[in-house]
Amino acid sequence: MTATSPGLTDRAPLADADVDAFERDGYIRLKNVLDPGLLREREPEITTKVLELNTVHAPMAERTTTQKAFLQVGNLWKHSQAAHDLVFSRRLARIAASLLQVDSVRLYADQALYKEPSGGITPWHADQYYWPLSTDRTCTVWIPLQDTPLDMGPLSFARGSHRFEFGRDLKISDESERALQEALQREDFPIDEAPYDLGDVSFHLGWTFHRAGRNTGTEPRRVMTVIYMDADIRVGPLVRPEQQNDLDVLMPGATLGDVPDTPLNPVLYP
Ligand SMILES: O=C(O)CCC(=O)C(=O)O
Repeated sequence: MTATSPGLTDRAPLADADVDAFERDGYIRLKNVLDPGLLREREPEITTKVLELNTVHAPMAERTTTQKAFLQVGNLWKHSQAAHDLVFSRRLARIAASLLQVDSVRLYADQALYKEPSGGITPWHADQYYWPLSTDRTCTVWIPLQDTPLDMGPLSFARGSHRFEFGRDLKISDESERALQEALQREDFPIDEAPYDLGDVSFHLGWTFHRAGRNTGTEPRRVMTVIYMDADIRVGPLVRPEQQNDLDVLMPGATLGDVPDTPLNPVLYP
């Protein structure tokens, strides 16, 4: 994919081959989707908000595995115009709709995921474990806010694992890391780990298994994510307490069987 004028609202060229690759692999890396200057401009405000809203202050050694993996702050678009710009980027949302092969996408949630220097691994997991949604038409765009070399812990993917059903009942944990590492290796899924340049993004499906390594560098790995869902998706089934929590917090007022058309889930494209 070659982006010619990488703003936030204009159309990014996406080839049919990109859509096919996403469907086949469960994820796609796209080069030069966003203008590096535009990201550099917004990063300081997003970082300030993440640090202000972050609730994890324990020393690294005393944190849980997930807390070591990243500082996680959601609903940033409500607090920061810079985050709002990325979340409401029609350029990104249109790519999401095209990759999901749906007419329209709405916001499920946004999250900043900051892996601090000496931060731990992000264990293997699939996001849809947490989501009370009726279909698999969901995806996340992972937007690094700096160049992300391998020693910072970029996101990596098990190619084709969106069709692998083992491990879908595992929350992100030491156990998911151990069990999925073993299962993905046994089944010979190719693991795709690569650095991201500023402006590159990746999209992955809700059921694609992914992980990230430790941040052994000296700078925080600053990343913004936006989770999209088919605008016609419905709530349900609710099979885990985590899904009830997501429903209450991320789609307030929606109930089983509803299209989650709540103020927190605006249509982002078209
Ligand atoms: O950034 C990370 O380390 C994990 C990201 C992730 O799991 C996601 O975006 O779904």
